[in-house]
Amino acid sequence: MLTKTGNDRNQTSHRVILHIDLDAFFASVEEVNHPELKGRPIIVGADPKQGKGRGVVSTCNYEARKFGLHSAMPISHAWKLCPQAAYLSVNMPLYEEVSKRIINILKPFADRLEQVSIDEAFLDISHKVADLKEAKTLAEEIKSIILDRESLTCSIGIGPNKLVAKIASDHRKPNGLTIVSKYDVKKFLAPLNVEELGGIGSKTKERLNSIGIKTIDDLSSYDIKELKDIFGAWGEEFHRMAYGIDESEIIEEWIPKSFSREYTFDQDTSNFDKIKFIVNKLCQEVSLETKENGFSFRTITVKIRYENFETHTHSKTLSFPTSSTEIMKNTSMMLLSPFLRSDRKIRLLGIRASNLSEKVHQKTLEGTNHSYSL
Ligand code: TTP
Ligand code: MG
Repeated sequence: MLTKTGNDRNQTSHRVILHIDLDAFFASVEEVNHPELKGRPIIVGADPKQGKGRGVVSTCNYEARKFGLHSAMPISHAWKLCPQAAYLSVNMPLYEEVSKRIINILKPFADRLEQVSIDEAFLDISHKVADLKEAKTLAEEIKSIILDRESLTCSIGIGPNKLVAKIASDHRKPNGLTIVSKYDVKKFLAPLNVEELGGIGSKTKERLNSIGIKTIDDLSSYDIKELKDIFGAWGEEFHRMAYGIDESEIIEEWIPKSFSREYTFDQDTSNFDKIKFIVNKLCQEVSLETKENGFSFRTITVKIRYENFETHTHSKTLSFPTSSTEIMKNTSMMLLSPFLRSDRKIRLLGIRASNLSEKVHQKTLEGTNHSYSL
């Protein structure tokens, strides 16, 4: 989890913002690493175990998407739809390495760069280009360098702000380039479904749909007072978003709020040794990541999910900041022990370190929360 630092500046009148998102990122990196898989559907995620696997698809390449596969789909379902695919497990260190190299490629193209996730970034190119024609040339150059150096394709959107640039990058995937001038924003957004606007999740979408708002055009022409009555302050924000208004700045530096790891057991278990082994492994990984990024923690939270999906979290805040793995292990076991019973099987365990304090100079971070599922 990350939090912003720095103050938003006033919107400059001629902003040019570029959003880049790598195509099928984990799967594409695997394809580069395993050229023999080229052309085949590739799925990265949990082990399918011949259809009996219990985790999810992290991502899949566009070949696999033709079979209806997508991120977060249960791996057992993916197996039903596409048993002939190549199934690979998540190799996060590799993707993080590639991600860092790509960010380094991007940096010289921007006055400011905000990395949003492992495969996604905003670039403020306002002072790098004179007009959108130059912006197009710049985007094409970025695409060509990433393809040359990493053999990866990406999709790029360019617009007058982050909101429009992000929607534009998603507009033509994979390997897309969509440029929206500030004069065309309304026309570009109008026919799109409301859920394309960031921040409108499935529940909000349903509520909007139920009052007859399906497209962004429907939203922008809806009475703002009524929207405010239904959604409170969000109503106003939705209206602004529907007009493509977004003054948020590119934030270069982020401070993490927490580091965490989760683990889904292969089979639900109440075996103490297995549980302790996983707690130790998770603590090792979380404390290492905390340390590597120059932080110490004061709060440790454990999460436990039983086989019936009943979930508990329990925290302890220490009186001192530490980065000790041993302290994390001992505290986690102490927090978990009231929940460990021989008659209750566990499905998932999670460990989180929060209440962080900086030990060394702050670095930009990405991918701070990984879920494992074997
Ligand atoms: P995305 O950019 O959302 O997806 P993608 O790059 O695989 O595909 P697209 O071409 O649509 O951009 O996410 C980046 C990576 O994050 C993705 O490769 C794998 C990981 N991820 C998960 O592990 N679980 C998820 O549910 C999602 C959405 C992504
Ligand atoms: Mg992507």
